Amino acid sequence: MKKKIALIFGITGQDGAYLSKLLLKKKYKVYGVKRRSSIINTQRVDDIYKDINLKSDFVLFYGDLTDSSSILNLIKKTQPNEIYNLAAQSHVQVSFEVPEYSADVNSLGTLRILEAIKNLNLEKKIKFYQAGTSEMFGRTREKFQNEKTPFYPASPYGVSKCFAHWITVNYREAYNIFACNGILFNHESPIRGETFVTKKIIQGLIRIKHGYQKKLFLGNLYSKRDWGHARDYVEAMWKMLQQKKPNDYVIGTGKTFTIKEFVNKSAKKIGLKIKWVGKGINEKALNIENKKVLIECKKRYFRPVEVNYLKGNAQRAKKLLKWSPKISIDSLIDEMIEHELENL
Ligand code: NAP
Ligand code: G4F
Repeated sequence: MKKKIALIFGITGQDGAYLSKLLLKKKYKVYGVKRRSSIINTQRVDDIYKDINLKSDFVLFYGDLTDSSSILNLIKKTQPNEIYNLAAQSHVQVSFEVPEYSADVNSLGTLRILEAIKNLNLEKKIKFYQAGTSEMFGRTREKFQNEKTPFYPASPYGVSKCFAHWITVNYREAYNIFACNGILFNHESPIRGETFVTKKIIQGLIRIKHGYQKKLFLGNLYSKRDWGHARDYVEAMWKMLQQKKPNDYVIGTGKTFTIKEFVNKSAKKIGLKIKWVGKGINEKALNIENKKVLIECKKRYFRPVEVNYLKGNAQRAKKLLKWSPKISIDSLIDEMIEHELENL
C-alpha cells in the first residue's frame, strides 16, 4: 500500500518533533520544513534524521513561512496528503517586541499555505491542520473555554493566531478545503523551549539544587494555565485530519494551576523546601534550609497585558475524536525533571 505523505511546517519545534515520531510510527512518509539558521538546530529530531543521501521516510527541506515561493514549491514537490502548519513565532512575550514579524509568520504564513493549496488545485487532495491556541481566548471571563467561546486575544501573538484561525475557516467554506483548527491549550514536555515558564522553572530549580545556578527570576506568579503533555496533543492533531468532515476542536485537560502552584509542585519533587514571603513584585521564595532567596520576581518578565485564566473544555474532541489526555500534570513534571537530570 502507498504510504501517506505528511508535510510539516515547524518540524524543528516541540510539536513538530512529537508529531513526526507519531506519523513515522503510523508508517507515513514525513517531509519537514526547517528554516536556515547559522547553527544547526535540528536537535529535537536528530534521533530520527538520517543523512540526506540515504533513503529515509523522514526528509527535511529548507523553507520559510515568510517566503511564498518556498511554500508553493515544497507543496508541489512533495504532493502531501496532509499538511500540518505548526510553524510560528510562538512566544507571547516576544510577540510584543516583534509584533509585525509575528503577524507575518503566524497570520500571513497560514494564508500563504492555503493560497498555495488553492493555486496548485490541490483542494481535494490535501487535508490541512492549523495550530491554533487558547491564547485566542485571551482575556475571556468564561470559566471553561470551548469552541463557542468568543475570542478576546491579549497579545500580538494571540491576535495573529485569530487571523490564522479565521482564514482557515474561510478557505474551508469558500474552497471546500479539508481544513481544521486545533485550539490547543498549553502543552509542555522535556523538549519544551527554555524560555517557556514550565521548562524555565524545572531547569532553574534543578540547577539551583545542584549548585549550577543561584536564583530563578520569574514574572507573574498568579496567572493560571491548563497544562497538558505535547505527546497527547499531537495525537489529537492527527485525529482531526482522519475524520469524515473538517471541524475545529479545543484540546485541553480541564484543569488549571497558577505558576506558583507549578513552582511548588516542581520544588517538592526536586527536593527543595521553599517558603514564600513578601507581596507583588517583592514576593520571593526562600530555601527553608539555609534561608537563601531562590526565586525573585522581575518586572521584565511581566507582560504589557496578561492572560489571567485559561481552562479548556475538550468535550467535542472527546465525543468526536475519542480523544482525552492521558498524561497528568504530575507525570509531565516527573518526565521533565528526569530529562533535566540526565542533561545536567
Ligand atoms: P515551537 O517549539 O516554538 O516551534 C515553532 C516552530 O516554528 C519551530 O520549528 C520554528 O523553527 C518554526 N518557525 C518559526 N518561524 C518560522 C518561519 N518564519 N518559517 C518557518 N518555520 C518557522 O512551538 P511549539 O510549542 O512546537 O508549537 C507548535 C505550534 O503550536 C505553534 O504554531 C504554536 O504557536 C502553536 N501552539 C503551541 C502551544 C503550546 O503550548 N506549545 C499551544 C497552542 C498552540 P526554529 O526551530 O527554526 O525556530
Ligand atoms: O510559558 P509561557 O510563556 O506560555 P504562554 O504565554 O501561556 O504561551 C504558550 O501557550 C500558548 C497556549 O495557551 C501557546 F499558544 C504559546 O505559543 C505558548 O506555547 O507563560 C505562561 C504564563 C504566563 O502567564 C506568563 O506571564 O507564565 C507567566 N510567567 C511568569 N513568569 C512567565 C514567567 N512566562 C515566561 N515565559 N517566563 C517567565 O519568567
